Amino acid sequence: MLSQKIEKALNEQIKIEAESSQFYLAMASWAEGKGLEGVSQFLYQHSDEERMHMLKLFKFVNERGGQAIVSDLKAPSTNFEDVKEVFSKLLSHETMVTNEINKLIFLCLEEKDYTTHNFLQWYVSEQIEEEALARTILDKLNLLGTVDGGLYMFDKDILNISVTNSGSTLA
Ligand code: OFO
Repeated sequence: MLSQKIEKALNEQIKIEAESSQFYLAMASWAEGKGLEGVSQFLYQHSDEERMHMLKLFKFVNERGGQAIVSDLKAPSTNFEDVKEVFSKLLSHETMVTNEINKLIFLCLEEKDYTTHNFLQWYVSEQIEEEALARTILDKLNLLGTVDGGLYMFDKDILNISVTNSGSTLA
């Protein structure tokens, strides 16, 4: 059974994951409008992943005797200067999510809720990967600089960029 404190905190995290999904969906739409097919596909997929993160928490709350809440969501920004701005915002958003997960972990220890603490470890690993991926993408964008056709190549390659916890690979 979840304590009220933990239930409330998990519901706040559900909202954050749902907002992440909306944020990346808005980015995907922006990229699609600019003809950046690879970038938009990457962001659509990322948006779906965030929805999965939200649902995973949602089900956990209900399974543990709490009630998962569907809240109002903040409307995300829909305008971006360029692809670099998209991924800088994505990285700072993920850093914020990591901080929130860390706060949740701390709360679980305070409340001696070791079940939720254990459940949240999946999110801890996921955040390491997501931050690493966003940093790798930004590094690649910085490397491209103003190279002619660089953005075209980047758009073609982005779906092949992946990271493991120990580094990045381009398949
Ligand atoms: Fe990318 O944030 Fe979910 O966990």
